[in-house]
Amino acid sequence: MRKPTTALVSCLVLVCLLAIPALAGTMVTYANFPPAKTFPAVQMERWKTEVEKRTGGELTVQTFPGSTLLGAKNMLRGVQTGQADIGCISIAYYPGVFPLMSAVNLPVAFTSTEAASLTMWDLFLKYQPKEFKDVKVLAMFTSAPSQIMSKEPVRTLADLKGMELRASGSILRILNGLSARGVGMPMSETPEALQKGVVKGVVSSFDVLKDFNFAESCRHETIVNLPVYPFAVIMNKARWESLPGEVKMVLDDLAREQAQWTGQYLDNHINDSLNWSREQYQVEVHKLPPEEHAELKRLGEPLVDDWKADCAKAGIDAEAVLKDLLALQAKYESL
Ligand code: 3IO
Repeated sequence: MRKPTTALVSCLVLVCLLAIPALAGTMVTYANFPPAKTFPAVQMERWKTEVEKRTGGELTVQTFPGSTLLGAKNMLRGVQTGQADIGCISIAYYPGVFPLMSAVNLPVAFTSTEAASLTMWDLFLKYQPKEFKDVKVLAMFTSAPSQIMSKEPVRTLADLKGMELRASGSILRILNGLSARGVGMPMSETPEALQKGVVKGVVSSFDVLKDFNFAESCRHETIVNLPVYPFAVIMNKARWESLPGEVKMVLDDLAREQAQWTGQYLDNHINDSLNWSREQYQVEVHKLPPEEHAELKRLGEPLVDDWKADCAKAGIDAEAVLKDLLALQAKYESL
């Protein structure tokens, strides 16, 4: 009598223990390279909150900002090999890897982050580029148009002569076409480079003045409206395949909205950051003489040709992509 009862109880206990993780749903890790205060990490927390709410807790997300799980340069590989389930990549840090979506980093003079982010997402949906075939794309968004933030004033392009400025991707190449010295590095390495004097300024969007406190060392800001930096949130393919259908649907449904939310957040935050920098550090904002904007535009043209050549090598119809990009930009910027 005793023995079967003990066996039965043990069985029940085992079944209950096995059922607990199933009831608690699935947990995924999400790695990000910049610190919690910055906009890529803010959008990550918003995504986590929405996902946990909309799946009723069936999917929980453990976030790792500030390169605590993966850094800027090992993010792509780390997600592909499953060191993190989800990761946020800045496309400009991977030259040649994402030829189609690098279109969003071209000098087409986006004026709003919301428009740039929605353009990026629609372009991705239309082309489903094979450069992302090894991962699942959960979201895409961009930074705001890039500006010069420097220790010394840049009032005209001539002031850039010999100035070491941190950038990545197409902006790095534009800087080198000017007399500046572009220094390529991820944003997460920039605070130290600025502090050590390795660079004398940064070319990125104005959110970083406040979120990295760059306004303290970079008291001069010059409006140049250089390209936006495109970002992608990617998930390990096998991990994605293992998710329940309802969870997959929630994540897919959230993607476009996440692009828009992030764009609107950053467009507002740019103003907030610039106002804060004026009050906190009395930063000065400079405008280039009008003819120099034309000069900047001219300097961007060879980049478009280089990009077309990269596309041709990858079997991408660059003319069609660019036409769609410009049409989407026009559509979203007129809303
Ligand atoms: C960026 C990257 C990380 C954190 C905040 C940021 N604001 C604008 C950017 C874009 C950029 O410069 C980059 O390198 O991706």
